[in-house]
Amino acid sequence: MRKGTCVVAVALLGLLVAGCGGSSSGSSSSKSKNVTVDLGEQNGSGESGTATLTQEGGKTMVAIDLKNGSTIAQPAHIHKGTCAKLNPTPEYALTNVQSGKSTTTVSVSLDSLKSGSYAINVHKSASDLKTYVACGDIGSGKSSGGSGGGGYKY
Ligand SMILES: [Cu+2]
Repeated sequence: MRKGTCVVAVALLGLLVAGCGGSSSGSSSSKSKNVTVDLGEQNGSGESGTATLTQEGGKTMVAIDLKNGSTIAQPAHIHKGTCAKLNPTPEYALTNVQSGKSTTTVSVSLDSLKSGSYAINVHKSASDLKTYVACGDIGSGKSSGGSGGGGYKY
């Protein structure tokens, strides 16, 4: 009887140790919380800056900060594609940029934005949407945690 109890105790101890060891692999370093995208000037606008994308649960907060932004409201969007080859249909609408500033929370995860092909662009004005004043590729953004992508070229 006594011998049997002892075997069970050892077996339980073994399970406990195994359980502890297994949990340490849970935290992966590829989980980054925010990404900064450089917004480059387009069409001689003189407007350039950054967009900071911060993960908020399953959503993403996009904060645009442009130098020399116009006081006229400037529409901004997340488009599919890259600045070099942009799908003209906006994928996610952002708050109009005014005096270089805009903050919007979009209903898409940061990981989805990073893994897909997306770019953020700012238009000259509501009446001149065709003229882009600034653009940045989300995929090329510098993430705070993950490794940078290799396919960066101009
Ligand atoms: Cu747009």
